[in-house]
Amino acid sequence: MKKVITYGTFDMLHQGHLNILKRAKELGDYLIVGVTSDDFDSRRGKINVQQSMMERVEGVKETGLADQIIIEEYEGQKIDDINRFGIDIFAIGSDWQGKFDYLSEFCQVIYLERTKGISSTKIRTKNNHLRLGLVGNAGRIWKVSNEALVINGIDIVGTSGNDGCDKRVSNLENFSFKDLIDKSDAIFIESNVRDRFEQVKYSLEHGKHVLCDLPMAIGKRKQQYLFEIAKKNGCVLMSGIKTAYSTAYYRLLLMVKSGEIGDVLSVETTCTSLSEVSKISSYSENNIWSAMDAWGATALMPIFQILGTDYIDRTIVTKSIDKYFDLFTKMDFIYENAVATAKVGKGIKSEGEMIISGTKGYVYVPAPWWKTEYFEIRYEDLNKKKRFFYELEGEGFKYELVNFLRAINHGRTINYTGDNVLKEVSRIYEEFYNRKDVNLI
Ligand code: C2G
Repeated sequence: MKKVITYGTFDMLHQGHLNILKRAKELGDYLIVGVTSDDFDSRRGKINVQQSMMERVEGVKETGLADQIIIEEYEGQKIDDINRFGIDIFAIGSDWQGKFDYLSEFCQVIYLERTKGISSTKIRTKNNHLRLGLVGNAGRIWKVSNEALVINGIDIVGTSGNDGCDKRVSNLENFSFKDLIDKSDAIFIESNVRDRFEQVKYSLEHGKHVLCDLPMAIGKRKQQYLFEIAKKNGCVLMSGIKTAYSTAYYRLLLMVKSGEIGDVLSVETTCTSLSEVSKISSYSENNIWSAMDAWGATALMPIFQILGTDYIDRTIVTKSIDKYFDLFTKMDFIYENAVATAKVGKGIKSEGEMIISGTKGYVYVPAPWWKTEYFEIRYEDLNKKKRFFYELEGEGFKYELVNFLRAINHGRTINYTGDNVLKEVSRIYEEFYNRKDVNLI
């Protein structure tokens, strides 16, 4: 009698699992299925499992394919099992290709093709509506919850961090951070810049998908670390700069990259807002965002997306009130064949436009460019000017939420902003806060 063994978590048993069990069974006469214990899964970093071990064992049992079910409880158990049960073939999905070659010393090892397009992660969100928790400053959270209402498949669980002070979110329950994470499948984070890293990290570690404003972390290494935890836990980690998800902005990038204005020589962005800054003496206490915190990432994004992150030199000049509160900051970058400038202000006002200059023409995006609906491509010959208009509903949160939902359903992250852009933005914030090569005026 030929004995086959296979292992798995088998969370929310699906067609992929069924296929592998069938194929494994066909390899021999007797199939033993090792189902992971909850402890073993959490030790190996798989903490997003929805069903208890008993439910998962029941699922495997119901298939009628297993002649025997055992529990996998410790590292190294596979060798013991193979010897104990006199196994002829060890079978596992092709996502593990090569990882179990070491078992071939004890029996035959066969990797079976993994079923494409289906996974437990996908089912977790498909079965239920996505329960979305909102973390951060009330004013913005209100806008997000408003736009999320119209999206099919998203239920807002509540907020954390708004302290119930904003009447516009009074219909949403305010939870402690940990309670909110516990109750949600996915988290939207637009909190104070320096709180984000710990919040994103905690959410990912608890198997929750995260959509977070930029920067997510202060420092490139921390951003990289977040990518790694997301990957390990099978979570989507997406950047939440809403501009990146607007159709007009996306089209604009494509056109620039396809050479519509020739070679790009310069990118200039300006983002400013006037608020009650002048009346306030203590900024951090009053939860007012500084120029960099409110605008820095948005202003940097197109520069790094268009020209990349391999600049040769950069200069930052800032007019700051304290280490964490700048009123105005100007960042200049020099590339091998181009230059770029980002200007951000809080409590000063300027024209919030974006200009991308090329060897054949230039792109002009009028203020406020970060809510891009309209832009022009202009050439020396005025008659050749092209106008583009793509309506932006609301503030654009809707588009990023829809993309977030789609990424979760497809089980993969589509970062419109690019991982290297996210890392570079984090680096600039670190250098800025540390005043590394930053000029004060
Ligand atoms: N599988 C598949 N197709 C899918 C999903 C899963 O063929 N779309 C296979 C996997 O390759 C694995 C089995 O189904 O062989 C169980 O998958 P999981 O439940 O994800 O368990 P896993 O983490 O792969 O456990 O000791 C545990 C084992 O090493 C594997």
